[in-house]
Amino acid sequence: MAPQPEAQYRVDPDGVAVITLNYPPLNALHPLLLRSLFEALRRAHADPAVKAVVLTGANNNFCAGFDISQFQNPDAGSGGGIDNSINDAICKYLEGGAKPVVAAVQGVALGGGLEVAMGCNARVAVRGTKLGLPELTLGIIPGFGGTQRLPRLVGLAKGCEMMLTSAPIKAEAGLKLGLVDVLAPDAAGLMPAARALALDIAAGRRPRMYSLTRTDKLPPLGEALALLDMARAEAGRRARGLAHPQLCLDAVQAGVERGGQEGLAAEGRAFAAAAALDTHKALVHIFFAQRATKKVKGVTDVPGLKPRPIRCVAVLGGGLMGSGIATALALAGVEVILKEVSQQFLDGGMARIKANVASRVKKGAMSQAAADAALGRVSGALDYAGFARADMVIEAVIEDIPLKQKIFADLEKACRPDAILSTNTSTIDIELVGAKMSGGAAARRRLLGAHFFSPAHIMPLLEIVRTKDTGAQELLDTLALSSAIKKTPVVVGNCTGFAVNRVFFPYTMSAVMLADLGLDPYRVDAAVAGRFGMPMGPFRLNDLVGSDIGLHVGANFVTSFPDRVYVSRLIPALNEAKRLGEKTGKGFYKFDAKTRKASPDPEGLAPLLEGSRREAALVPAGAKPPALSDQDILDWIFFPVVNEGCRVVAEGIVDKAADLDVASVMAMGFPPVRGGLIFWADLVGAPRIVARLKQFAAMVPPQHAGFFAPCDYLLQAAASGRKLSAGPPAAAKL
Ligand code: 3H9
Repeated sequence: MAPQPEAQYRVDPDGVAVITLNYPPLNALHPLLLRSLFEALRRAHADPAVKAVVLTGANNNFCAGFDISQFQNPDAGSGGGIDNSINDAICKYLEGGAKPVVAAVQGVALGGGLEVAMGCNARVAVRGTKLGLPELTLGIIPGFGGTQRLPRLVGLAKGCEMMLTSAPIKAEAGLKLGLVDVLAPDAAGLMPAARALALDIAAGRRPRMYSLTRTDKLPPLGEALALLDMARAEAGRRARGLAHPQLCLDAVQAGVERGGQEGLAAEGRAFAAAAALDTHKALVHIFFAQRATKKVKGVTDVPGLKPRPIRCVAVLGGGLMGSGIATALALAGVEVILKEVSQQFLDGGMARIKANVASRVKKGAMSQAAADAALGRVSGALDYAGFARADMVIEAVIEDIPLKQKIFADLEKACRPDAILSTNTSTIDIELVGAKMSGGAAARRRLLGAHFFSPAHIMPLLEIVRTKDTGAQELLDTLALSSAIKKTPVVVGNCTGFAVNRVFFPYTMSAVMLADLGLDPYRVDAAVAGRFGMPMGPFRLNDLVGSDIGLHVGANFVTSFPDRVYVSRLIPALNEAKRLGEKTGKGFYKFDAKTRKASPDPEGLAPLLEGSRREAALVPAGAKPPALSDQDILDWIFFPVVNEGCRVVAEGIVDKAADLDVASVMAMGFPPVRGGLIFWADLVGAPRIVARLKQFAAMVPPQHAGFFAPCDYLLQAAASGRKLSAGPPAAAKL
């Protein structure tokens, strides 16, 4: 039976009522838990045997905040149906009821969890407890008094910083800031310390504090307003014009100007305004979608199937990808055998791993001792002699099909029969990679794709590609490895480009088509990055990846999807001119030799653009390029991407449309505030996307119209009103 949310209540012989929030796993504040908390507090304050109250959490955690699933509950209404009258009543009981209330926190106290704790008269926390208000990452603002109490407890500047960055702090830092009153060294010391503090306050031995009315940590009004102005400017830069961070600061400002009580009312209004925005729906969608990628039908739900530990991984190839993968593994405690073809290449790979780890030490992300331990887990190899130790192999050599086929045939002999054999290819059909393996379909159950994104030790996504033969056990093991190395996995089907690169190819091609139509590439980049919110535009991305790689990878799509590719002279011309991007100091942009900062290079680019435009002849000679607005540019770039995304969903390459949303956010940099590719497409609406694609097709010579041809899935959604995110009806999967 599903666990029921409950605030458990008991009174101990010393007169302390202990209220325990219990709703596994993280005691999220479900409306029933809030109601139960209210009843328990009422009982405690009314009971003459109770001298003081300690509020704590079960399941080794205090509370992860309001139950986020309520935000998606259609019956709950906007803002998760939060009942402000209950919340106000709870806070009144916590802070100003007949008996003092002390919060005893461990694990996490986040969002509404920390807000409840701040409503208490004091807080005791176990070392290492995470305290924070991450509501902005969900597109809302703290709605349980956090905008008022946090600045009054830790100071206005720190309070704003904590809310705007959403970054939690540890209890130790909380003690220094005044958010925590007593630090318990461990979980066993928590309740005794909280109990003692509660009884001390009840007996008048320690003062009873009321955070809502405190003003000692707030600066004088003029200074406070100047500080809030700075915070607004910072929020504007950080959140690129999003409304909810400003709404959060509106609530803080109201409290600073008119007092905590008025501030609470302003907070309620600002919360409701933020909760009504699409940004909030998009970010909540991504929160759950990201967790749902770990649940794969036929793999994680198979009774009795347990992941086997992967302790040792052999990585083939010490280039940029291989060394990044080896770094990610070693940092997570996995033993790595790095194999290269020569000592020189091996030394290069090892040096890259060392540099990756050293940069983490430099940034303060790890100690030198931990770095040394990670490096100690990596050994080099020039042959397969040690491969019998490997539980898994990740091949990361160049994208050369015959070479990969030979490697997999060799691996079949060199590795144990239970070892997983994976390739990090970014586009090549996995079955093709394994085509020279001799063991047949049954043996190929251990063949899969483990596609990392560059830089592999930093990028958060792992695309796990299964063929029709890949075994559930092998997928489960790889999912577990992915969690161990702190990557979000997305299990996808086998095709050219899998999910991520498949939706990436129209992104670059449509941008190149715009350049051939006569548009300024820098304007295109500005619209895509500045206005839409991608980390960088398609031309800047080309320079990061390298025109040579772009050309090489693009060729696979030209072969696999000839009906819908746009082939131009532009990228080959850049290659011929050695304008490969960052690595040669010039591409679409030029790069400062010292700082590597990119700046436009219109003069250098002009002859290549002119040549490509002449050859493409998308507009008649002498005619002006079409007058496209920034919105037109965005539609031109992203609607073909959506169209390909729809094919990926319809073909069942992703298990569910939300997986593509996660992949697009985590590997492509699609703005999370838009909820991922397909979620965003639903907000735009299939009918508009279809209409625009048809319009664009009519603007180019007929031989290029196929690039914009809407796929059946998109057409059907436009005609029927069915959401693209709903996925195809099971029987309709292609
Ligand atoms: C809020 O509080 C608004 C208030 O200001 C207003 C109140 C009136 N609700 O992430 P994990 C689930 S807004 C529902 O895999 P980890 C999660 O889905 C809230 N469910 O573990 C997962 O379920 P499943 C502000 C939640 O160790 C399971 O718990 N709070 C919630 O990697 C395990 O989670 C936040 O934004 C929740 N609040 O990370 C905190 N939290 O197993 C959101 C977790 O079925 N939570 N679940 O997939 C987190 O950031 C992480 O979960 C946390 C643990 C860091 C706590």
